[in-house]
Amino acid sequence: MMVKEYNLTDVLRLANTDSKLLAIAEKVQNQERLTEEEGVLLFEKGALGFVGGLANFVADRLHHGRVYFNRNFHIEPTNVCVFTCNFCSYSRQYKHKDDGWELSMEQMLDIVRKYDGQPVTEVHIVGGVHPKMNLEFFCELLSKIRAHRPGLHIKGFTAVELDYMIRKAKLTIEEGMQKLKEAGLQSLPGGGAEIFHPDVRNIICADKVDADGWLNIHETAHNLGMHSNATMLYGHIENYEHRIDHMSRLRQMQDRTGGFNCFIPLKFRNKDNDMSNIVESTIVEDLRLFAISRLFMDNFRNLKAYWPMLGRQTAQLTLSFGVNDLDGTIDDTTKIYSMAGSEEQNPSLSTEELCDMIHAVGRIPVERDTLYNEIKVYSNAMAG
Ligand code: V47
Ligand code: SF4
Repeated sequence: MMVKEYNLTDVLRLANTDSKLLAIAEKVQNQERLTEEEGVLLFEKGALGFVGGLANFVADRLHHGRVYFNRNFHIEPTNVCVFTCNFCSYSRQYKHKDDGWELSMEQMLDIVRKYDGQPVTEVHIVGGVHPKMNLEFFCELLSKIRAHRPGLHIKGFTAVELDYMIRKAKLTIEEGMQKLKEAGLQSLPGGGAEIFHPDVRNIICADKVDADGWLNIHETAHNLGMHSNATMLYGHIENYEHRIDHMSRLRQMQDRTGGFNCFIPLKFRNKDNDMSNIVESTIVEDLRLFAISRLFMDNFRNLKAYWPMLGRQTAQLTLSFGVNDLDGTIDDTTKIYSMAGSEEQNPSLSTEELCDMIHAVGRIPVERDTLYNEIKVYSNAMAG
């Protein structure tokens, strides 16, 4: 008896999939780029199983079941901030600085020394924008970390922090970034992007660097040979067009520079901030967003689920919806997300726990460095 072979689009046709969605599935299968209209249509009409199946297919085509994590820790120099983003639960205004924290140079170096002899590969430095912590101060911090532990990759400062410290030092963005690079900065984290579209940005974070400023800082870093990440804060007042506009601007820059390591959707958490009246997105919406990001951002190899923000169980689910990176061990060194209401109140995962999470969904855990070079593949159930 002849058995008919079905391909992906045959199966979708049998399931009576809408003809426009079917055309999108065919494009994905043929590795053709989706338009902005198609991106919006996926948000409007793409059922969870449909976008998830396609995103899983694309992630497997790229990564063959591998899921990355790294061993890292954070330094949060201060939560005192000159800006007043409405979604932020973490910052304290300068006039209330006694309610916040300001780490000294020595306190930050002590955090680095605490990891002496431990196999961490990355330090992530990000915090509020303190009017008295300037470019000179951070260059000194970078060079002291570099001198103490030359092999530790320093990923530091959102474009918001960089824009402020470089403008205050009266340098051009290129001069400031060059100075920080010479002091030891190697990559930029993706924070501060929020939603680029001014209709949203002017409401949720009107006073900090705008979309063009954020993009210019990352493009300058890429042109200086540094890599960076990109984020999108979703699940508040933005609509589907704003999300696709945001992703499209990043996709265009990635075509020009190739300097982004990964894309990180950040779920808005509503505890103790000026947007607490907004209901958080559902897990179905979270998973759809990760899947659609994987389909639309066709020139980003890596899609990261940041588990301290999403919670480890939702992060684990995203691994079947296009995600191939879980960030890292963190070791309870960040407060931004616990203060915003994440279920992860003391975020810390051992290598073994991360590997178990990844194995449990049938994937292969791989430890990576910041630039996604593979350090160790954990093919067996137990982490070594
Ligand atoms: O820009 C602040 C977000 C970001 C809330 O590059 C909130 O590897 C949700 O960008 N609900 C900073 N999100 C952190 C960041 C980051 C985190 C992890 C890894 C990387 C990376 C970058 O945190 C801010 C903002 O978008 N944020 N408050 C909140 N209530
Ligand atoms: Fe300051 Fe960043 Fe909070 Fe905005 S999100 S208020 S820039 S710490």
